[in-house]
Amino acid sequence: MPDLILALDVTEKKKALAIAEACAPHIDAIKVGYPLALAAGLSIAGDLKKTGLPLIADFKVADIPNTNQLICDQVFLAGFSAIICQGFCGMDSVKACVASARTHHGECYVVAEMSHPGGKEFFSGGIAEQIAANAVIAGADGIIAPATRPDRVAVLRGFVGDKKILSPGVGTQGGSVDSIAELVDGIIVGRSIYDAPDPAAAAQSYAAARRRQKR
Ligand code: 3DU
Repeated sequence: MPDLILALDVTEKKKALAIAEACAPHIDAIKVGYPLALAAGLSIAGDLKKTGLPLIADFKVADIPNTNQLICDQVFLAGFSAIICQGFCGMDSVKACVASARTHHGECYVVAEMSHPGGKEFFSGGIAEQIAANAVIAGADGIIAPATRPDRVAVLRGFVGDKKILSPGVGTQGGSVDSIAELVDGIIVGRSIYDAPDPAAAAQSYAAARRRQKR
């Protein structure tokens, strides 16, 4: 059964914390990206830690190795348990993020292919496959692959073996739990939970949907 990961892209700190607390019993991790981190500061990790859930920093880190390492160190020191980086900057840049993760006993995930329509423009033609293979060689914990394209996730699974695949794009972007759950280790859902009239009920129903799947 894949984890259910809430993408908490809410820019009001109070609202974000209320949603996190309400959804916590139904989810396995919280993903924080630039919208919330820029609005509330990195210290939001300390506040969200009260839920007891792992916190994934989705900063899609994409710089030279030294800068990547400096960024990731700050993320882990703030209390996050995982970092997401881009793979297109090359193996050395990914390795720097992995090294920081190891130093801080955290995890590192590499974006292999993005879920939006434009994600096909530059990640196609074998690039995503190469990024996924590099993520394995670099020692990353897994990749990010698109729930909007289960066929592509199945292909990328062939490149990462038992490494984890976390998959955004379920709900608002058009992906479904039914078509992706058996292929991945984590389903990332944002707007369809935090914009729902009752976020906790929405989280509960996504949790139940992925429970019906085998993986
Ligand atoms: O579309 P949603 O509201 O369910 O949010 C999806 C989240 O996953 C959001 O934080 C976005 O930045 C992130 N994400 C993708 O949607 C697609 C990717 O390829 C990588 C991350």
